[in-house]
This record gives sequence, C-alpha cells and structure tokens, in this order.
Amino acid sequence: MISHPPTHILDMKIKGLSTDPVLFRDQVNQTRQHLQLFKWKQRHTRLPNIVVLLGGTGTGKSTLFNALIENNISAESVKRPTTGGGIAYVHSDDIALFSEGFPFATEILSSDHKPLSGHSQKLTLISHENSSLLSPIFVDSPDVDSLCLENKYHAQKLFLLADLILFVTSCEKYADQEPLEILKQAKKEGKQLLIVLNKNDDDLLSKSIYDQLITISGTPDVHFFTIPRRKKPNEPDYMESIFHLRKHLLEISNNPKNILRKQEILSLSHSFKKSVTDIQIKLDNEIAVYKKIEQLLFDAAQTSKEMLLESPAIFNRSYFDSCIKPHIKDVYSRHDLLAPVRQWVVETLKKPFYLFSKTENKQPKTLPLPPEMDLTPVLTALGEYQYYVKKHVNTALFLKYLQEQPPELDAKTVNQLFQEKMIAINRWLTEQFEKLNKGIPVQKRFGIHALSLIWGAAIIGLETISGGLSPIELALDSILAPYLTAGATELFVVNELKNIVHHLRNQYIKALHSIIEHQHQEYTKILEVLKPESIQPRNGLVLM
Ligand SMILES: Nc1nc2c(ncn2[C@@H]2O[C@H](COP(=O)(O)OP(=O)(O)O)[C@@H](O)[C@H]2O)c(=O)[nH]1
Ligand SMILES: [Mg+2]
Repeated sequence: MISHPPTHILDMKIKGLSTDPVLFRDQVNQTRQHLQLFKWKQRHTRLPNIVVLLGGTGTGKSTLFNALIENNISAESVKRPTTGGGIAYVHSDDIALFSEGFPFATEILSSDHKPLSGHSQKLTLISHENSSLLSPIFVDSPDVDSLCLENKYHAQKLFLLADLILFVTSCEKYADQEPLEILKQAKKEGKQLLIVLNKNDDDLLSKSIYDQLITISGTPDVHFFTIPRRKKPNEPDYMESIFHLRKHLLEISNNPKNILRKQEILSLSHSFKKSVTDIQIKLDNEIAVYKKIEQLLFDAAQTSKEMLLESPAIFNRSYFDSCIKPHIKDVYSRHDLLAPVRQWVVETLKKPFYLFSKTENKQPKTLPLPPEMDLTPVLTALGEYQYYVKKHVNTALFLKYLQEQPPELDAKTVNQLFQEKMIAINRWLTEQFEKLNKGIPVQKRFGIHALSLIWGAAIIGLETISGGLSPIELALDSILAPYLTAGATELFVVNELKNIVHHLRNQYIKALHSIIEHQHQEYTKILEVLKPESIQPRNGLVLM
C-alpha cells in the first residue's frame, strides 16, 4: 500500500505568481491526467497492455507499426509530419474500455479507414477483429521532435499512456538529441522500455549505437532490437525481424502475471506521488510569493504615507492659509459669539438681555466646498508608491494585469477623492459646532464668549492643527485667563475645542492617507485575483 498526498490540490485554480505559472499549470494538468490514467488502468483489470511506438521524425514508426499489426493503417511518408495523432489498434472486444474514465478524447474508426494520419486532439481507435492481436494494443504516435508543437504535446500524452515504450530510432537519426529525452524520461519515471534500431544496414554501427543508447537510457538490461532496412516489400530478413519483435511483445504482454501492467501501475503511482509532492512544494512557494508581495505592497504604502506626512508642503503655513484657514474662519464666523458681544456692548446700553434672544435660533448651514487645493505632495507620494510597486513586484502575471487594466490613480481621480473627503470633513466640523452650541446651557451662554476668543486664538496660531494646542494654552495662561475662569462651562468648552482641533488634524491626515490607501487597495485587488486558493487538508488518497 502506498499512501499519497491529498490530490485535491489538482482541482485548485492557480493563476500563478511564481516565475513560470504556465509550466506549473501544465504540470498540474498532466498530474491530473496521470491520476485518471492510474485509476483507469487499475479499474480495468482485463485491459490489454499498451505498447506505444515513440521516436524522432522519419525513423519509420508508422511503417513498423503497420508491419507489427500486419495491416496498413498508419500513413507512412517522407512528408513531415505524417502522423498527427495517436493511432491505437484495439480489438473490438476492448474498445468499450476506452470510454469509461479514459482521460483522453477518442474517435473510433473501423479498420477499413486507411491509411490514417491521426488527429492531434484525440486518440484514434481502430477497431479490429484479429484475435491473434488481442494484446498488446499497439499505438503509433506523432514524432516527439515534431516541429508542430501540438504533435509534440500529443506524443507526451501517449508516453503517459504506455505500459511499454517502444523507442524507435534509425541509423540516420539515432544521434538526434530531442528524441533521446524520451529515454531519460522513461528512466526517470520508471517506464518499461524497449529500443528498436530501425532501417539498420550496418551491424558494426548498430553495436556502437546500442552502446550509446544503453548509456543514455541508463538501463543496461533494456531490450534492444535491430530491424534491417527493407529494400523491397516482404523481404525475408525484414519479415523475420518483425516476427521476432512481435513475438517478444506478445509474450511479455500475455504474461499470466501481467508483470508489465503491475510495474506500470507501480511506476505511475510513484511518479504521481512525486509529482503531487512537487506541486505541493511549488504551491507553498506560490503562497510564500503571495505573502511577500502582499507585505511589499503594504510596506510601500506605509512608506509613502510617512513620506506624505514628512512633506514640508503639507503642513506649511501657506498650504494651511489657502486650504484649511478659510474653513475655520468660515465656521468661526458663524459661531462668533464675539459679534453679539460686540453688539451687546452697544445694545446693553439700550436694551439689556437682547443678546440671547438674538443668537438662540441661529440655524447652522452647510459649509461651502473647500477651494482648489495644491495636491502636489499627495501626487508625489502616490507616484513614489506606484513606481516602487512596478519596480519591485516582478511577477509576469501581475505586471500583465498592471498593463492591461492599469489600476494607477491619476491626478484627476486624486482630486475628486480628496474633494469628497473634504466635504465629509466640513460636514463633520459643522456638526461638532452645532453640538457644542447645543450642549451649553442658555443661562451660561455668556461663557461662550470666552470660547470665541480661544477659537480666535486658534485661528491666529494655525500651528494648532499641525502641532498641539500651544496658542490655546498660551491664551489660557495669559490675557484670556480672566474670561475663562467663570466656571465649569468654560472648561467644558475649552476641552471640547481641544478635541475638535485634535480630531480635525486626524481627519485631515486620514484624508491625505486615504489616497494612498485607495491605490493600495487597487493593487491588492489584483493580488487577490492571483492568490492561490488556500489549502484545506482533506483525507489523503490511497492509491495502492
Ligand atoms: N527503405 C526503407 N524505407 C523505410 C523503412 N521504414 C520506413 N521507411 C521510409 O521512411 C519514411 C518515413 O517512414 P514513417 O514510417 O512515415 O516514419 P515515422 O515518421 O517515424 O512514422 C517513409 O518514406 C518510409 O517509407 C525501411 O525499413 N526501409
Ligand atoms: Mg509516422
């Protein structure tokens, strides 16, 4: 019994942040097929062994296939490529086995359709009635070194399907590098292998080729057959070699213990386990890359926010004078209880108690929009963030998203977002003053006059917003003190004012930060799309 890692990772959708997500996804797809093949072969115990002829272009695979099945089914030609898809010669009794859980698309044709070239998208099953050829099922394949990539890919799938690889090479082609990869792959995946040197006309050369191929395949006990170059049809030498090869293949395929299949199931199981473990490692790496980028985006946003706060232009006097000061003045003017006081001085002389009736029903109105602001510091900090992200997040898919649907905020959007924030701040400020106004008992309203003075001081010293309340405190300790000692009401007002100024500053900083935050969220959205699905451990699958 071999227990395997959980297979559900094969069902996961992985967009890919690692450097080669395409190869990664290919591997996942291949492993999934691997599993399906494994299950298929394990379920159908009476399925004959499958012998796949694989090799380089023009080595004579199709010719050899036809000779082995004694039927001219697969097209053979000097034209390249001739064979475009797998052609399997299957006894009609076994055709049905290829529909249940078989992982590749198929088409079934009768044996009068000939000669065929196959189709790169599916496996062509040729249904025959030759009872002496029940097992093995021979499969002809496209060239593993085909210039047509689809054919090459298809040949790889047939490699997976084989219980035995019949590696076909020829005296002209044996040194071609690409087909030799099949030998290495067979060794790596524990595939059963048989090498055929086709079109042989030089026994001395064939000995040296044999030695070379044995070394490359790394399996000293591999079966090696030579087939002489056929000069004319039905040449006795040729026919005899074919007869021996066929006899050998029939023998091992009809072994009562079905050793070939057992070995294949074992090797499928091993390589599947290896592949799933490998995918798991890559997935862990994928998650690590995700977390790294997530952290990088966050850190870069923080840096930009800090940079924004450190920007001298943000809190300098002229900036405040043009942006914030008018608002405070506006609010102040509508709550300027000194105006009535001034009036009171005049009015008391004529009409005592006039003051309170005058201010009682004053309705606060919504503040006007802030004037155009100079958002250069915000745009600079934002630009830094955008630049940093583009420079440091270098995964192909992420960058592709950045290119296709640029998430970068532009100056116009920034302005709009900032205006919205300022409207909200204004609304908030108005509310605070309304509350403050309501919260003071009418009979103590006189104390509010002191508030006006403090507020006035706050405006004069705009640093109140940038750095504490020193002018207010200064005012409290100095000439304003006599006005403020009237009682608890005054203290209440002073504290409330302090809070308002403090919150105003916080809200303003938040508004500035929200632009960077907005950009940060746009980036994170992309990352979220590319995020690998998290792995919830399920029960491991036991394959054998
Ligand atoms: N003279 C000779 N030509 C052969 C032999 N086997 C294959 N060919 C020719 O080699 C060319 C390629 O053969 P084919 O079977 O299509 O090769 P494949 O690409 O490996 O399937 C065709 O023109 C065949 O007729 C052989 O034993 N002797
Ligand atoms: Mg061919």
